Amino acid sequence: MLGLSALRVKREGRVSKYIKEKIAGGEVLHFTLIDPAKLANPESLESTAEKVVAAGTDAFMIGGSLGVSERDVDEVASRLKKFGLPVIAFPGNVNGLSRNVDAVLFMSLLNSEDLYYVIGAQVAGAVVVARYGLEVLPTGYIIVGYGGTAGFVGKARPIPYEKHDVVLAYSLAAYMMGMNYIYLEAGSGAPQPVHRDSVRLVKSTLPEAVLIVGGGIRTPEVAAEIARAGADVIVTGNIVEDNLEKAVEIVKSVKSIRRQR
Ligand code: 1GP
Repeated sequence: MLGLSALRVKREGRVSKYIKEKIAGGEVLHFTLIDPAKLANPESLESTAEKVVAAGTDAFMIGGSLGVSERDVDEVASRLKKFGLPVIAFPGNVNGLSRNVDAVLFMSLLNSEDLYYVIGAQVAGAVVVARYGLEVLPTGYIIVGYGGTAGFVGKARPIPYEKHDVVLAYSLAAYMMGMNYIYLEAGSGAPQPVHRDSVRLVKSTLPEAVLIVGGGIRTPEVAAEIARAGADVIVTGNIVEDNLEKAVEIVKSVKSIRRQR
C-alpha cells in the first residue's frame, strides 16, 4: 500500500523562507527557467548555469508545457543542485515533478477552460508531491495576452493585456483562496510581456503576495520596468538559450534594483 496516512505537506519551508527573506530585504528576485525539452545543447547546461549564477540569479525553475518527462526533470535538477541555489519544479503536468527538486510551484491554471488544469492534475500530483516530501509554493497561475504553448496546451482563455482589472480579479481570487504566490504569465516567447500596469495594480493591492512575472522578457530594460512596477520575481527562460549574454545582463539589471519595504 501507499501508506497514505503517513503523508505530510511541507509548506513554508526552506525555499519559501529564502524567497521571503530576500523580498523583505528589498531585493527583486530573478529565476532562471530551464525547459528540458528546449535544451539545444544539454552538455552546456552547467556552463550556462554558472554564468547566470555568477550574475546573481536567485533560483532555478525546471519545466515546460510539452515533451518533459519526470526523468528529464530528475536529471536537470540533479545537475543544477551543485550550484547551491533552490531548484524549483514548474510543472506543466504531473510528469513535471521530480524527487530531486527542493520545491514545486504547486499551480492551478486559474483561467483554463479545462478543469484538468485547474484541479485535475493537482489531484493526480498531490500524493506524489507529499510522498517525495517536496516543499509546495501554492501558486495561482494566470495566463495573460499571448499565452504561447502553455496557454494552448492548458486551454487557457488568456486575459487581454490591457484588462488590468480582470488580471487583478483573478489575482485577488487566488490570494483569497490561500495561494500566496501569483504568477502572471504571458507565455514563453511572448511578443510582449505582461503589462506593467497589471503588475503595478496587483502588487499595490496584494503587497503580501509573492508576485512572479514571466513570458517574453528579453531585455534588461523591460525586466527592470516590470521589477519597478512591483514584480517580486522575474522569470526568464528562452533568452538563456537564445542569447546568454543578454540573459546575464537581465539578471544583473534585476539584481541592481532595491525596493523600500
Ligand atoms: C514561461 O514565464 C516563462 O513559462 C518564461 O518565458 O521563455 O519567454 O522567458 P520566456
